[in-house]
Amino acid sequence: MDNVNRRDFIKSIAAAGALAGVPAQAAESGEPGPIFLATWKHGQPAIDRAAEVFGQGGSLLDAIEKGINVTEKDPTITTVGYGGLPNSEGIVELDAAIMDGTQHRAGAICGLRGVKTAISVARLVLEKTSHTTIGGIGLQEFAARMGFQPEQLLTPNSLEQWMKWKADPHHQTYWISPENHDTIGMVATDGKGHISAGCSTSGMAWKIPGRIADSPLVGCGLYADDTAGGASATGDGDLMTNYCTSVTIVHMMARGASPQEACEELLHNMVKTDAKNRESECAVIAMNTRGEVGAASMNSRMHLQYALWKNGGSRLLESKDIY
Ligand code: SD4
Repeated sequence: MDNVNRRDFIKSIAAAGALAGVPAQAAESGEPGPIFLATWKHGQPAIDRAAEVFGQGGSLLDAIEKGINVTEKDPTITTVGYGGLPNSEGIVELDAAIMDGTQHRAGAICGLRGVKTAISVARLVLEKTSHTTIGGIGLQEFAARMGFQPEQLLTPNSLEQWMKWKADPHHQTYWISPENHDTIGMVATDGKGHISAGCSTSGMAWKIPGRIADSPLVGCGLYADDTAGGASATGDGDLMTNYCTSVTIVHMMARGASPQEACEELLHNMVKTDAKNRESECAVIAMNTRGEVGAASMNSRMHLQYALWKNGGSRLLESKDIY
């Protein structure tokens, strides 16, 4: 790009950023500007909101929290927050985590009942306590103490689906299906080398009460570290927990892999360990501190559509299916 064109290009990026309420300085200084990356189609309204919050002066953690709240409050999304499909007893249990790559610190919650905005509770663990992960009865008490009033998380749709499942004498348990694996994971940078990540899920439908998988586990469902980048995972969390997916990807990036190479290598390594993982439902997203992104899915059954907000606007992209 010659100098004149480059100047025009930077100006147009700055203008797009200003329109979206994003500070223009980043684009003018040659930095990539803020970038937001999220899993699935429903990640798009979430990153749009995240970019808006950041553009209005919020922190990266504010942006991630408020962005993911959009998904959590949407009753039509049956895999996150309100309207998420319940456990085998018909109770919705939510997992969430948020990690600040600058402080290298996370807040996480497991099996939260009666609160739609699980990531907001996770953030309070990060900010109001010296703990990282809270679950069980203590978590319910913590949420109440933080001012969350108990709410019904079942919707008419999720209740009906659970009753159907329960009434079927041959019901399959603890399954993952394409309708059932849409955890929201988000990785964000301010364009100045800071990275944070968050994720929120109702987990696997009809799970055993108390089951905890990858999403609220630091290093599994998410990871963020300003020295390299961030990552998040979606899919069969029982399987992926055993591969510590997100921290593995970030460490590969720290050793020089691009986000795309790291995502692909992680999935290849899972298959090297056990060939039947080729059939598994796993997908990952990653971003490095330069704002380069990557996404990969194990196979076409788990094909991941993901959302990227960059240069003032968002779009949906298709992940690479590895097998
Ligand atoms: C879980 N990993 O609880 C979550 C589900 C998920 O995209 O990611 N769905 O196993």
